Amino acid sequence: MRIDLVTIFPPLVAGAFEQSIIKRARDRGIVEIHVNDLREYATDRHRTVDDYPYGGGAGMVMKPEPWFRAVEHLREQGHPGPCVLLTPQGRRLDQALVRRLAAEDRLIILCGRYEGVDERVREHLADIEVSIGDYVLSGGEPAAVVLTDAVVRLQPGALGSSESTVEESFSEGLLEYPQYTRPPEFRGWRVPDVLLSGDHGAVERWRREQQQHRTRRRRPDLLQEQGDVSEATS
Ligand code: 6GU
Repeated sequence: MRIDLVTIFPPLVAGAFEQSIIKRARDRGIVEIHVNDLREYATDRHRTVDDYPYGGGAGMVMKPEPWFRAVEHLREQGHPGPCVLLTPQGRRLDQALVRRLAAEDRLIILCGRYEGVDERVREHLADIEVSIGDYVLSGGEPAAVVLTDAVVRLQPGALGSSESTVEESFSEGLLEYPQYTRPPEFRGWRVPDVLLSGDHGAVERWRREQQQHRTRRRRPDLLQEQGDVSEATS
């Protein structure tokens, strides 16, 4: 898979792709990540990427021309893939959407700034608008890091076998069970006896119960969605 990001702050995202699982996936050739500077596609000497809003009002609006030039340039290099605009007005990211995007051969990810992007970019350039949650970021860059991480870890071979289990649990629509390591007692807080019992069946049952209990208490909406899915497929 190839992912191209377009941003006015390349260093803000580039560092995140040089560590840990994403770095390893890049080194293994599982994913190719390119961070593109929007200013390189500006059309004037001052490399202007924003301008005053028509109709007045506070803040600046990102001009359309650099975005179109950047995406058209990237598309000329082949492998068309969806163009994702990151904006708080987008569809909220969840694991189902991550899976869909992870199945593409190529993604182009545009990092908008919070004040706004010219509407023609949304309407005629972006294939999908995505938000990572109901809160305000100054720009799409942190969201691009989140999206890229979630997509890369689903690429075949990106995860070691020990890293892949968490995904499975979330994909089943449940939160993870509580995890413990040594020591068996820390400041008077003991590891649950069942985990020390050596009874694998009992451990399995306990973990399953914990997952369900936790999900019901903390994220009842996930159980709801699970119901929706099974209703939709039955
Ligand atoms: Cl994608 N952009 C901005 N600016 N804020 C956000 C967001 C994106 N997702 C959640 N908040």
